[in-house]
Amino acid sequence: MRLFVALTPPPDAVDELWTAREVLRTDRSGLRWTRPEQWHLTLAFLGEVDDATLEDLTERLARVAARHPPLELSLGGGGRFGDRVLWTRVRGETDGLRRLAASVQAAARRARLPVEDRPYRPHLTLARRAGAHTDLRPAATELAGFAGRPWTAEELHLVRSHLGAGPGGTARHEPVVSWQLGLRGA
Ligand code: 2AM
Repeated sequence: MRLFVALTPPPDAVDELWTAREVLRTDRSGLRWTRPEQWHLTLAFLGEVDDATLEDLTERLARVAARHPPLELSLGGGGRFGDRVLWTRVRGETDGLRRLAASVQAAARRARLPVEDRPYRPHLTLARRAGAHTDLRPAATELAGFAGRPWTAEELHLVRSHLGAGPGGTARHEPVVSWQLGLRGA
């Protein structure tokens, strides 16, 4: 199964971001927007994972979650990865977020999954380019003024992605296991 590890913003943070998205004056035609019910902060993309590896992986991720504290985060601003991905930034305890992402990636490697070695960039993907000529700059600039309220990420989620199973041929995400952060010593 195709898996990734993520944090999810609470409903009111999602609502705020949805409102910020709705008021964008930018031309939306060249963009494929992600769905708010699936908005997440990816910590590691794992790709295909077989059942034997899944068992090892979940034990490792449970230990990672237990030793990292909940994180106070907020969403705000806008940016892009080249001309492919439009995102909003993650603010707040981003050092802790980076440490958590590094631990998740290390756990995945120890479970012998080939995790990409790219530096972690805290973000929430809002849209991807649909056509070849989309300019993401206006939307990223307009989002600069958005500043969401702080929220606490309390849970780490292992999520399954069913490619093509969502509306309009998008992926459908299904939580597989969730762990409370920081339970060790609680
Ligand atoms: P991102 O949009 O935050 O980068 C599930 O596919 C999630 O895994 C995506 O939302 C994407 O998060 C992340 N991801 C990272 N690398 C990926 C890859 N090579 N293929 C698909 N998804 C990837």
